[in-house]
Amino acid sequence: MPDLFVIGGITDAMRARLETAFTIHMASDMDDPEAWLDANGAGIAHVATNGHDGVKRAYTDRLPDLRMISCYGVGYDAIDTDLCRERGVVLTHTPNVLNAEVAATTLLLMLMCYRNALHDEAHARSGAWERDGNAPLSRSAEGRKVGILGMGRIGQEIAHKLAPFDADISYHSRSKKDVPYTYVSDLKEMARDVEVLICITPGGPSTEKLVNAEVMEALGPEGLLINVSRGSVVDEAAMIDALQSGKLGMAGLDVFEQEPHIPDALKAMSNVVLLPHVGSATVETRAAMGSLVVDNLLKHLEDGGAISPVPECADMVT
Ligand code: NAP
Ligand code: 8YV
Repeated sequence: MPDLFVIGGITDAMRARLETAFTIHMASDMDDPEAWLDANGAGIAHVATNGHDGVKRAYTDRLPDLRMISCYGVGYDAIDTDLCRERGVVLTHTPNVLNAEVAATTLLLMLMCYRNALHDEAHARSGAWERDGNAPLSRSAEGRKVGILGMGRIGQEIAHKLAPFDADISYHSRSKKDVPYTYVSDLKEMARDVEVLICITPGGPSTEKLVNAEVMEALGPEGLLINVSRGSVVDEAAMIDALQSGKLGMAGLDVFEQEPHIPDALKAMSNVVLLPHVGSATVETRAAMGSLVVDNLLKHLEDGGAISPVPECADMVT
């Protein structure tokens, strides 16, 4: 059977299907994966990885016959697409199957922030309600002006899920989309006009620190920043300053610059809700993502094609 080099983990369901077609080699089981690849890398055409680990250059350099990288996750900023094209390696990812989950996580963060859910839960659980009386009033999430940075697959699903909350939605991206929301060509201008700014662009150099001190100041002392994209999209140090000084009101964060590290300053703030990058992390959605990772690998084995190549590699497969 052909070999599959796996970076990161795979679920039991993925393993069961993959084992029917591949001999699996887990980098995580190896003392020295690079030394293992030096001895065994030639001939390996398939790699499975995820959006966090990507595939480091030390691995691709040791895989001269690499033909496909199947990534568990829609974001692929950790993988060098130029190198993939140069080397004739098809990169696939897992779009769409996680849209609803990531959008639900976004709504969860927005509701937790406005409705002060962490404080209220602690108030109930700790006995403070019985001892000290009612919890202070929170703020309503209804009818808010929401700006979405990145109106792609997930951005559109977030807008859809915001409808029952009567949100007034605008968005910013590099190009105007065919959607019934107000397009704003300037991010700072949009931030100035909204109460909530939701980041859901890809990561990587083109979006690095797009949400900078000026954008956060424009969002303002009553503003809520939600980041479910990549930590790199928001200037984390500037965000901490803005939250500490009151220039920015609140933040709901699923992603961070140096995951899994979260700065202590953020952990100490009560106007911040923190999640450990769990936007898509439900059993159901991760099963769908895993299925698509395997489908792509099996398709490539069967006829050299791919089901969900990244746009940069779309012309390389049928
Ligand atoms: P998508 O369909 O490709 O949408 C991306 C959107 O971002 C598009 O509207 C694009 O429009 C916009 N965009 C790209 N570069 C931009 C820039 N420099 N400035 C402004 N807008 C820009 O991607 P998706 O499937 O919605 O996923 C988006 C991202 O969400 C992923 O890449 C990943 O990083 C993140 N994500 C996070 C989680 C989580 O667990 N927290 C889960 C899934 C995905 P234009 O090209 O017109 O600019
Ligand atoms: C996953 C994600 O946490 O799809 C993405 O881009 O960020 C998440 O769904 C991750 O990619 C799984 O490794």
